Amino acid sequence: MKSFFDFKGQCDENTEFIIFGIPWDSLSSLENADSALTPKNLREISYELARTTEIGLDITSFNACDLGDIEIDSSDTSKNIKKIEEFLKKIEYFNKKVVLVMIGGDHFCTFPVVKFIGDMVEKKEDFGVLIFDAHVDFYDTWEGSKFSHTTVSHRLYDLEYINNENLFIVGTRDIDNIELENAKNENLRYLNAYKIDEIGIQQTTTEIMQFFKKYSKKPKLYVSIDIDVLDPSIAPGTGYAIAGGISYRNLWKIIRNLVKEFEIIGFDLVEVSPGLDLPNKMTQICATKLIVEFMSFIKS
Ligand SMILES: [Mn+2]
Repeated sequence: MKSFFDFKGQCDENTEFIIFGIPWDSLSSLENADSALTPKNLREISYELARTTEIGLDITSFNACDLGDIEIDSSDTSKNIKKIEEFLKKIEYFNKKVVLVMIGGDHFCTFPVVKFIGDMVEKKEDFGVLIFDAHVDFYDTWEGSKFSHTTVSHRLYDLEYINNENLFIVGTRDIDNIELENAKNENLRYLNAYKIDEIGIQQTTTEIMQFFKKYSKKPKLYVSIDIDVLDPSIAPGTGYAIAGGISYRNLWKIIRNLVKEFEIIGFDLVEVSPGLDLPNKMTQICATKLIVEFMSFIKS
């Protein structure tokens, strides 16, 4: 299998980014969401793209490695969670400077990764999770199960160190009644997409910074990007394409601004469905670019 941007398959002591895929989409609420194909597809697409980022960094000079995909057994959730945990535990050169980069998969893939990273952070008041998503994913159960991409924020909330002080969801615009009620009860914090439009990108960045910087000058931040945070006019290849999303450029700007203020300890890109993409693969190209641009901001 090709590696992301031809990065080497093994880490060493200089590694700054560890990329890996979780080809797991069976906890999606949609039948045709084939996001398990995305890690492989984005690697292939990365070969067709330019080797510099927008701000002019040479991607081939990045100290990154691509460890490939975690082997997933779609029928067994707890086994998969365990496999993901074991995979992450085994990473040999995992040091404090390394940034984990996960390519999903549906949004549930975020849960085991955040849990792994969060468990490792010594001072929990330094830790934060920022999610870009059209949804809050805040059902407590979905069709009788605790484990679904629609419950992922609730499962994160179940972790003792995640709460309304360190989990923030940005770009929301498709929240169901039950979720709204749950969100009120738990005082879940989120910023709707229309408000981003009203207050502008600078103020949005400021609000995110103020939210996470209450207890720490430079919080350790995990960022999860559900591709559906973007407007479907630029990212149609996803299960729930909801109008009114933010633009690629605005997301790019927000992330670029944020990176300077936080220590990014990991990020992910989830919910891209290749089978729902256009023939020119625009959503998958967009996702590939987002990942590598995000890496370039951390480097620069
Ligand atoms: Mn979503």
